[in-house]
Amino acid sequence: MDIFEFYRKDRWPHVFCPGCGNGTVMNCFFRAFNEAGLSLDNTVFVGGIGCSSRVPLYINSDALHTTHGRAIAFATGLKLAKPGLKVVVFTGDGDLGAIGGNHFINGCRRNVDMTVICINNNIYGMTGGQASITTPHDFQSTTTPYGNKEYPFDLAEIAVAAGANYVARWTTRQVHELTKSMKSALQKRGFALVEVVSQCPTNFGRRNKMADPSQMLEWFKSNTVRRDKAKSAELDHVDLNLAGQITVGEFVDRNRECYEELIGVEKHG
Ligand SMILES: Cc1ncc(C[n+]2csc(CCOP(=O)(O)OP(=O)(O)O)c2C)c(N)n1
Repeated sequence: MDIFEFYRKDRWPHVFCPGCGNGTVMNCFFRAFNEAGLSLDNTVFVGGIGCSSRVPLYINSDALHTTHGRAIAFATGLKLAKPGLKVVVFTGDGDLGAIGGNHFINGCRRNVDMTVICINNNIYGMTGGQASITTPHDFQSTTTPYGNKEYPFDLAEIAVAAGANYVARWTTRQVHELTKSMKSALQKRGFALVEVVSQCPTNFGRRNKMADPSQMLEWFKSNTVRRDKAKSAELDHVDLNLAGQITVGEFVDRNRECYEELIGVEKHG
């Protein structure tokens, strides 16, 4: 496959910093999309606001660049108006889990048929590095100069609890597992979330002694725990997250009825 076929090259140069994980995420996504046999002609990409939410603008397909936190709401409207479309959302931890948190929870609860790729860089990247709802405890940001005293949200566990059909989380180090999960998410009917813990060397790493992107990847390596192993060892995986560990794996893969089936939107148009 020619990966460059997927890029909207007239939008280059892009806004991402050197060492940003967004390129890795896009590369994995394009491979998964190709393997799933999907067509860009029948797919619309939706983003909110943020570096991660900007990904749809660089894809050679139709895109909706929406308002901060509202990507899931726009994507829901799109899917209900045009049920035949494949709808893919690119979003960030701030966009999906903070300002957009309630849309996220209810999107999962309704189980709307869409694929959501959340690039979780543990920070508000685009606006210069304010703490987000996934900034780990005691880590530095512009708004937590003495260390973050709060504990983070676990986006993947929230999606499981709220009812999404497919949920997985990987880091940008685990490109094979990530690509495989993206393919599964794209083929799943209902709400499918792939959370990618990704490096933001500029606004997260630099303030946490990991200015070099490779240091961030090393950090992922030494702090990643497979969710199934955590479970079989009878460790509480949610507590692991609170302790600053990253649980990864496929969290859920089920077939609850999706929203379009529930309200009969396909039957009537
Ligand atoms: C209503 C509203 N509030 C705040 C902002 C400012 N803003 C733009 S991007 C952003 C944070 C984005 O963080 P995240 O979603 O994690 O994406 P990242 O840039 O880290 O990829 C904020 C707060 C905005 N554009 N609109």
